[in-house]
Amino acid sequence: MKVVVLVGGVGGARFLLGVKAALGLPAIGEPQQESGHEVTAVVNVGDDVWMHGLRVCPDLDTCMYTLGDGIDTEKGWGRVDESWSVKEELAAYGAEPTWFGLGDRDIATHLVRSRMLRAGYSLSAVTEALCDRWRPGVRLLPVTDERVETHVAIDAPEHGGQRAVHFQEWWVRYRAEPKAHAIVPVGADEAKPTPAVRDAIAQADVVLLAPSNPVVSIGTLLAVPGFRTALQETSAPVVGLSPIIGGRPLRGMADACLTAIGGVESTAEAVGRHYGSRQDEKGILDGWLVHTDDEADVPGVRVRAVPLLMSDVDATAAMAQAAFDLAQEGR
Ligand code: FO1
Repeated sequence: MKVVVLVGGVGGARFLLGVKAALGLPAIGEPQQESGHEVTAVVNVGDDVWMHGLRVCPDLDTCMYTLGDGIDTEKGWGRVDESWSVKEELAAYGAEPTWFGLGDRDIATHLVRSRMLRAGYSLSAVTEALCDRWRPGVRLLPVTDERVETHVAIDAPEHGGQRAVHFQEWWVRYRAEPKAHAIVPVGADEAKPTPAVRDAIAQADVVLLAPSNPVVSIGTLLAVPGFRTALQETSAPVVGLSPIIGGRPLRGMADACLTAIGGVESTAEAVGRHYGSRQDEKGILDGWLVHTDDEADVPGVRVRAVPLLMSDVDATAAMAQAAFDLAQEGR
């Protein structure tokens, strides 16, 4: 079975572990060819940022390290057994920004990536090269090779109005505390999905939306012109998993993000309706899985309620299996 999963960072990476387990693929390393299964993850690039002259791609790296058994499982991002000498040395020079930490091991990844990008390789080619080392067992595809970076408009009384900061500055430096007036994927208008992304979606047997942030993860994928159309045109059923648990986002600041894009409520029903039915002009869903405690009426979409807590790999595999079952019911 050819499975395409749309993902962001930490939650998306953990969901991919569950997808592999549900398909009986080994947790670490490449699947045997005879398994007959192929998992492709289309990964958000809106969190990507240049830091100290290095290109950092948090969501791609979080997926790569998680599936390659190199992640710091406590933080959910960065390398296990990390050290921070370079960060301390940079701080000693007063080199800004000091609010974003690059670990010593992690820096090697950014050095290889930045060097390859400067030599003219695409982000897709660089990611494939990095994955040669990590063997995630899932094909990791950036949604686009163009530069797309999410910016957040926050109050700036000192300027008598608002200013835009990079998503990482809002998220990490300010802990998403300043109200987000707008969230904009800068560069998305001029970007396009890579041919590999288009082909994967066109040839998929099933497409899943991981329970990732609907605005800054899945929303950024959808902002790339042509991506939404690819989802609408595939013959594969498209099933989403709600990131809302008991009326609240489980991880991150999805509620702040949902409010910023025009008052979408933090409920499974509102997020399902925000994605919409494939029977409608702009919608993308055939099926919508919500958590047992949540309810959702999404016109034109089959809704099921199952436990959606990714407490361990078995529970996450059960979620992926429920999504496959819902997909089996067809478009
Ligand atoms: N998150 C933090 O809270 N503080 C950091 O200093 C930080 C550094 C960092 C470096 C590389 C990387 O891949 C991720 C990093 N993150 C850090 C996580 C990241 O900011 C976000 O959690 C994701 O972008 C949201 O998915």
